[in-house]
Amino acid sequence: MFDIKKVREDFPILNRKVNGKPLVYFDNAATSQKPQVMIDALVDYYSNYNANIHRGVHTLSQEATSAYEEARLKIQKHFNASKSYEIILTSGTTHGINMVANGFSDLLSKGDEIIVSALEHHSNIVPWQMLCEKTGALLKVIPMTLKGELEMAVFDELLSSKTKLVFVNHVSNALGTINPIKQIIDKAHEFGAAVLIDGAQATPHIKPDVQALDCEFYTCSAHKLCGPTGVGMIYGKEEWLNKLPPYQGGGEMISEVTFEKTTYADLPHKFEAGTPNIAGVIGFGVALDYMNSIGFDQIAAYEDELLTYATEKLNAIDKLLIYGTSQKKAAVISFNVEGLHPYDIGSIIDKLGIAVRTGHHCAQPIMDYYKIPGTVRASFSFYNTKEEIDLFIEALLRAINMLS
Ligand code: 7TS
Repeated sequence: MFDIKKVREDFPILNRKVNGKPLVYFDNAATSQKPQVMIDALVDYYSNYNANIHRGVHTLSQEATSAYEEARLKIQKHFNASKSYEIILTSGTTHGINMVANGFSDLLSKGDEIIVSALEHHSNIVPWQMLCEKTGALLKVIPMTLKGELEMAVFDELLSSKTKLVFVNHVSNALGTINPIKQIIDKAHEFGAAVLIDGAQATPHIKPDVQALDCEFYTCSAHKLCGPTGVGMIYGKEEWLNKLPPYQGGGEMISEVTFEKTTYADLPHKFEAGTPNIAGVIGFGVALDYMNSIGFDQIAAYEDELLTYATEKLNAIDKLLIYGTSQKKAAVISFNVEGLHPYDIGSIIDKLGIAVRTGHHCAQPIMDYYKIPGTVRASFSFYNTKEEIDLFIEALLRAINMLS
């Protein structure tokens, strides 16, 4: 196991106080904190070789281009894509999903079907509804159980030759459920459907192998795995990226432009119009290096310990109900205390230095299923500790006392 004390020293923000108390940051599912080495990479780019990429003969531009393309190679290696141009650099998960949804508007016809799951984030629901409105395709939903697991038997019934696309998150942001994506991908392929996996919540905990998964698309955001905001990636199988039209028109994505006709650049540039977040992409690569230096197996095992410890402590609290008790779970716990509003709990424990998220977590259909307005969500990362969980439980008990 890694040295937790040393790991915590890598994150400058963990030294700060909030409302006079040491920060306990349990809102990792919203965004992770950043190690110094990643922050240094951003400063180094802007201080020493800031230039635009892919378009300059001068030294700075060449240095920036190599650093940007090296980051793409690191991302390719991390996700085990077979070709570097199957990695499209984006502004984040939402961008990746919209890129595919936009592309499919040319590929779907009236009566075709798209399957999503009941566990999706809004960014994995709304683009498909927009796509269905445009194309006349129908949206079908894999229902969930009380434990927060997908009803796989119903998925079998929903699949047919009309299914063209299946979209599922790898890990649910609201409940932490780890979905059986390999099974979903294999079943969808039996009917010739393409599969996009939303890896926004999985990638901070799990190292996905896109070739072993055999999914058509896999997308994530750098900011949830120690990288900067406003950057992410979508992996797409080459044949599918070739089938999709460009998402945005502009510089970088063209081969030749005349007023009569424009031809598009090859992959990956066809999908990377305009000046990208150069520093962000470089930072993304450094963040992956950092997390890999700790090791994803170690990260998952340690976070699992935190999850078990916190779950036991929370279950011991009277009138507290945890939502999402699936067998396979990432380190996310959503809960409510009977008679108390999540917002009130979140506000009081913030005064004690504890950061959690409250609300519907951009997953209103899940809240509707449980007939609740929202939850308190504590989400853990590898730099959190059991001592922090003790502080959180202490603060929570104080909040419950004050509000009851
Ligand atoms: N998909 C899932 C499963 C997510 O959890 C999120 C963000 C997104 C997509 C969108 O990612 P973005 O980087 O493009 O914004 N989830 C959360 C959350 O749970 N709390 O804040 C953001």
